Amino acid sequence: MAGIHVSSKRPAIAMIELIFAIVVIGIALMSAPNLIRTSTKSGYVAIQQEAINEAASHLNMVIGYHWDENDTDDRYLDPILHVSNGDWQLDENKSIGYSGRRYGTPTRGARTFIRADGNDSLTASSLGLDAGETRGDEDDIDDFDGSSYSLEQVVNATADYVEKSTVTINTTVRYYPDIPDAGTYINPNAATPRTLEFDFNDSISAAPTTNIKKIEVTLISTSGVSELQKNIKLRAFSCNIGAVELKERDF
Ligand SMILES: [Ca+2]
Ligand SMILES: [Ca+2]
Ligand SMILES: [Ca+2]
Repeated sequence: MAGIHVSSKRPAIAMIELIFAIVVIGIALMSAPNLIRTSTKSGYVAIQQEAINEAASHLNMVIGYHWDENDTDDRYLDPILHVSNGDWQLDENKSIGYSGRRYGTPTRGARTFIRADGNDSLTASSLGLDAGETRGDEDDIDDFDGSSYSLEQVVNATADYVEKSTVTINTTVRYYPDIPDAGTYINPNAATPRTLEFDFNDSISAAPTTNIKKIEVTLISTSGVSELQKNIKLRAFSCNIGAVELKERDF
């Protein structure tokens, strides 16, 4: 009798299953156009990601250069440079008994305002290419200010035609305020510790020099595809801290 018992219940379950099946098919049909649109877009996302990767590696390349023209003499380690409009707390502090140092420098650290030849009056210079340099001669970070290059990406390709998108990568370098917008650098022992409040859009021009250079790489895509026409900015900051000598260990 068990068989009859099951068969008497079976049609009811089948009906519920059928309803579920209809609902599921309905959802699947409704979402099909969306899925197609998403997959088309994700192709553009991949193309755009390639362009962003290119801009990011350019930014990494720029930030690897000397901080300033006055750091480019390869006979010496890059010294810390004097600046005209920086926070006084970042200046050379002779009163702490270690000439050439600023506050915060470890006593045995090598980062100093005094170059190995004894020159202790080197200053940060104006932005851009320096005397005698032309495009291609870049040897410090701000030499890349105003530089621009383009690359082409293939967006679509069929047997009959190739659709390309042009990506332009522009680089801007500016001195950036090194003085906190409010208060001073954090003193953890102060009754009311202040925090650093920087506005990443701040930038100042070439003349007053500070201890921070802001590098901005802007990526502009020009193509007929609206999804690719984006204006993307990547920013990096580089500080006037001189260089240290890397000691090599023999194994
Ligand atoms: Ca230079
Ligand atoms: Ca030079
Ligand atoms: Ca320069």
